[in-house]
Amino acid sequence: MPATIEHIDFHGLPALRLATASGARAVVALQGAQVLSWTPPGGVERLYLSPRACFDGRSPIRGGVPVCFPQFADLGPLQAHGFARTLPWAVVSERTGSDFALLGLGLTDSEASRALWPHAFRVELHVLVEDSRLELELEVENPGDETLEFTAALHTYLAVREVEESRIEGLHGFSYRDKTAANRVTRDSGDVLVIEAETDRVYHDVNRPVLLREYDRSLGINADGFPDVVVWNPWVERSAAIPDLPEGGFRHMLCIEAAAARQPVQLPAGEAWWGRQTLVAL
Ligand code: TA6
Repeated sequence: MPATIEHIDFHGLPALRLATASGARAVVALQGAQVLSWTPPGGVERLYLSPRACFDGRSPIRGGVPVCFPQFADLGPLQAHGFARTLPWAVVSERTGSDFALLGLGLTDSEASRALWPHAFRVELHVLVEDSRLELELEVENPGDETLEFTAALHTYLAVREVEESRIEGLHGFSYRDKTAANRVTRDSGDVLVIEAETDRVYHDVNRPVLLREYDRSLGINADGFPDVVVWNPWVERSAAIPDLPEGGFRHMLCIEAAAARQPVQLPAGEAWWGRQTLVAL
């Protein structure tokens, strides 16, 4: 059977299901161009989607890969993580080959976006599913006549069996801003990062892949174009204040995000910027 891209309804929202001959699958909602599910061949889900996620078509969806644009977190005057994650995106391309499915979704400025952020922009997210790989590429074009300034992220919620038993390798030696310690900047000196408390860090200029190890599986995580890596887990107290996460849900999720957060991107008129995150199930 060749690879396919099918238009489906997912919890009442318009979405697309990508499927390859080798058995990889992904579901992408038009709302926010948000990847909500990814199962490499073998059929084990590798993204966390909260069982309490809200699918009302307006609220941010807790889980999968929210696209944060044109603002990461609270680094500016807009709503947290910007407006792109709650707006409907349009399908701009669908391609399938012998064993890959590639979907392009786009969002351009509108009256609603300009009321919040008075700039012309065009954003596309390309989602590629191939073998054990999920590749997400965010491209931002500046069709206006002034430099565009933004921060952005692919806010990837990974599914983990037990967060405390997960090991993140590859961040040794990089500096990070620690949101749980009044934004103090610290250098990571551990061999591995183990999550045993609330963790909310922006690692700066990470120029090598990160490996998420669990006892019976691993995930390679690479970013191009996005200089920063965010690691987030809300842990017990903070997650109790997040209504769309179930009790204990924080144990089964770990966000490892590709971000342009520390330095806003300065995009001159007429130019384009892109950033990519690649996940490889091992
Ligand atoms: O990327 C980490 C972070 O900015 C955390 O500080 C936390 O707020 C999280 O994102 C989730 O944000 P959300 O707006 O989706 O609740």
